[in-house]
Formats: sequence, structure tokens, C-alpha cells
Amino acid sequence: MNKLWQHCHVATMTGGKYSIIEDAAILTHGGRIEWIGPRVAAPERDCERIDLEGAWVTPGLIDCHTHLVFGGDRSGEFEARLEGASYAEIAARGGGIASTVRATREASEDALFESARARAVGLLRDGVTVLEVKSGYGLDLANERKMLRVARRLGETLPLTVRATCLAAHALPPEYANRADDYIAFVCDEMLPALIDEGLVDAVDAFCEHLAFSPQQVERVFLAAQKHGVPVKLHAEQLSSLHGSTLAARYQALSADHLEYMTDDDAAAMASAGTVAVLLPGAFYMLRETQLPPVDALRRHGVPVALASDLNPGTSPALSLRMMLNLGCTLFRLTPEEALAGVTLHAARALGLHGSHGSLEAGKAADFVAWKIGRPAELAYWLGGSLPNCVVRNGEVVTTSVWQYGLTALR
Ligand code: DI6
Ligand code: FE
Repeated sequence: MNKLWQHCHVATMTGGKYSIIEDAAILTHGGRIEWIGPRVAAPERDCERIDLEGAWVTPGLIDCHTHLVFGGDRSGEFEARLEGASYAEIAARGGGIASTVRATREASEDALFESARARAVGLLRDGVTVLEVKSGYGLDLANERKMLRVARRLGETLPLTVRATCLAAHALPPEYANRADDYIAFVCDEMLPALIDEGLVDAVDAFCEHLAFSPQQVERVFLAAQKHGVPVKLHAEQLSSLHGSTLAARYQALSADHLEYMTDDDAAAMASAGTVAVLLPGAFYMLRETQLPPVDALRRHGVPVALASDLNPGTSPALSLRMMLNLGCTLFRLTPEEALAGVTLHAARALGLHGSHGSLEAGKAADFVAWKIGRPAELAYWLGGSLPNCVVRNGEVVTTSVWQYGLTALR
């Protein structure tokens, strides 16, 4: 049965702009958009009509960089940092990522699933319909598999599209202390082939940084991913400039993420490869960084810019993607329109999903959010909290805080 969603205004985000249609209608069939345009031009169909009462409709939001599956939390480190310790010092004394690795290894798959599910439901209620989830706190085959299976289970049990990224090259596990090259060989020769073969990996990521892996080690991971036909992404230029973003571009990476220390040449390389720049203002804010990502260079070179939560227990315990819109504008000086494109069309591209998601156009998934707001900039304006909305995924209402169509709200 067709549905006609009407009495709304739409920011379609086509081409990465608001691309507004006032007094619009959206005709959906099954999980897809069949037609979208001005209500007066809507095709005549026998269909269910849904009155959105003047709401603003945007594409479902896409959080394209999260570490949402993890054991424990690191609020103790947050306190230590406020007493003067740096992120690097905490990492050097066995805290940081290593402490989350211990907690994640100890947690059962079901316990990890339950804690991740609660976070994912919070994102969903706030308008997120596509979510990327990275592994990287297991750092051995059984525990990386456990994390990726949890990511798959989230996608199977919640009305969310979940992309699973293998970040086995996130940190050096204690068993491999001082043997980083051996660990990389294990990742390339055993972990990636097994996990890819099990269908658990949509993309491969690595952390390129002095306190993690060198560009040479990252390149070995990229070659292994390439051999299996899996696209790559990279944590690059977060704390220093190693030109990981240029390396990522050479491997046609879907995205390079963080990028505070990237250079103009890195931006040029990413532009010609079509690699998306994913900016993560939550981590910048939590670490009280001062080096800003070069947004003007990214604009000048025409690099698509996405924004994401980087949701993780250490550097970005960010439970709201909408809050990242605000931080992207206030800290990085993005416009609200750029910020919204950063969590819709450009975020879809950062996951290789821009053919089916990220903007509201005929043929794409009927994933959208109707917001009770006066104008789209409000999405970036309010600091957190919850905005009245109605989240539609594959043409079905999955959660609503305002309207009741007799459909069951998510519990
Ligand atoms: N960069 C990040 O922002 C996260 N990982 C990474 O490589 C932080 C992960 C953590 O501190 O637990
Ligand atoms: Fe990250």
C-alpha cells in the first residue's frame, strides 16, 4: 500500500544543500520513496494519507563514526584529565583504550549487546536511522568477532541500518607489547580474512597516530582489506600530522576522520579521491583541543564534510548526534546547512550508502524524520535535549514523541 505523507516542509538535502520543498508531500511504497514534490502536484493514488501537521522533514540522520559497542566506561579518566593528566599520559600508564579493551574482553556478548542497544535506541529516538559501529576494543580474534556480532545484532533487532567496521588496528593489545609489526601481521593474515569471511565486516579502519600505528603499518592493513575487496577508512591527523589522510586517499578510502592536523595537500588528495572528511567535534571538545580542523581548506578543495559522534567511552561519550550539529557549528564554524549535510548526504557517502540514503529523492530509502520545529537551523541550534519528532524508517513509523497513528512506539 502506498502512503502519502503530507502537510510538511522538506529539506531534501539533495546535492548537500537544504533543497527545500515547501508544502510538500512524499509518496512511499514499501521501504522506498516513489515520488516527492509539492503537495499540489502529488500523483493521484489510492493510499493511506498521513498528516504531518506542518512539521519539517529531513532525511534520517546518519552517525557515520561510532565506537558504540564497549564494556565499562571511563568517567574516572575524565576526572583524572581534569586534575591535569593528558590523554597520552593516561594511555601510557595502561589506561585509555587499554582499559576499555579489558572491560570489553570481560563482558559477555549479551551484556555488550544490552548496553549498546540502550545507546542505539537513544540515537534512534533522536532521529538516527543509519549507524556505523566499529570494533577495536577486542584486539584478538574472538573479541573482535564478539563486537562485530553485536553490531550485526543491533541491525537485525532495531529499526536501524547498521554498518560494521573492523578496527582491529586500533591499539596494540598487551599480548603484543613492543611487537606492533607482529600484531599487524596477525591482523592482516588471520583476523581480517576470518572476520570478512564470516560476513561481519563492511569496512576496515585503523588508527594512524604516534600512540597507535604508523602509516607503513596502516598501509599493510589497507592492502589486506583491498585484497578482500573491502573498502577502508582511517582515523588520521587527530593529534599530529602523519599524512594518514593522503595515504587513505591513495587507497580510495570512504573517509578519513578527525583531521585536526591535516594539511592543504592532504585536503587536495582527499578531494581528488572523493574521500569524505569526517569531523568529530565531540572528541575535540572533550579533549579540549585547540587545533581546529582546516574547514576552509576542505571547502576550497570541495571535500565533502561529514560530522559524527565518535561515540566512545574515552574521548567522546556523546549520546546525541544533534548535539554534534551544534558543536560542529560553534566550534568548527560550519553553517547549520553544512552541519545537516554532514549527518545526512555526506555521512551516507562516508559509508558508501549515498546511492540509497542521505537525501530524500525518488528511489531512495524512505528513511526520514518529521521534526516539530520552525526551521531546519533549529536542529543545530538546541543544545541536546530531545526535540519532538517522528522517525520513519523504510516507510514505517518506528518511534514518535508527538504523533500517534495507532502505531506502536518503540519500547
Ligand atoms: N580515536 C578516537 O577518537 C577513539 N579511537 C581513536 O582512535 C578513542 C577511543 C578511546 O579512547 O577509547
Ligand atoms: Fe573514533
